[in-house]
Amino acid sequence: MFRRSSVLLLLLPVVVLLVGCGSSDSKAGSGRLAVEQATVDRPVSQAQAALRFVIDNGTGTDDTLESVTTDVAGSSTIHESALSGGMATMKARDSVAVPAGSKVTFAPGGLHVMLEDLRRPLEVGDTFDVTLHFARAGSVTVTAKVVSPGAMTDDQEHDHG
Ligand SMILES: [Cu+2]
Repeated sequence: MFRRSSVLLLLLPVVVLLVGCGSSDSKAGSGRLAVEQATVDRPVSQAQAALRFVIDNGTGTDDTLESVTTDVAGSSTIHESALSGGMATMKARDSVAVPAGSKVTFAPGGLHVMLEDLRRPLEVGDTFDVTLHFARAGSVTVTAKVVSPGAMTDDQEHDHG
C-alpha cells in the first residue's frame, strides 16, 4: 500500500506538466515560423549543390514555401527525390506545404533545394544568405553554411528525437 501511493505521488508532477502544456494559451508552439540548420555539402563542382534546412512552423497557421532564392546560384529550385521503379528520380516542386505546428525537413534524398550554376566556389566554412519565400510568413532570410560532405548525417539523425 505504501508502495502504491508513492508511485502515485511520483506520477503527479508528470500529469501536472502535461496539463500545463495543454492548457497553455499558445497552442501554436514558438508562435513563429523559423528556418533552421541551413547547410549545404561542399559541392564537387560549380554545377550544383543540394541545400538542406528545417522549417519549423511554430504558428497556428498553415503556410506554404513558394520559392527559395540566393545570390550564390544562377537558379534554385525546390526538388523532391523519390524512388520510382527502383530508380532514384528528382522532380521539381512548385511549392511545399508547411502545416501549422509542423516541422518540414529538407535534405538530400527527400525534399531539398537544388542550387545550380553556382556563381562562386563554396568551401567548407563559407556562409551565404538564402531567402525562403512563404505565402503567409513572407520572406525569411537565413545564413547557410558549407559543410564537409557527410558531416551532417549524425546530426540529422538525432534531430528526429
Ligand atoms: Cu535535386
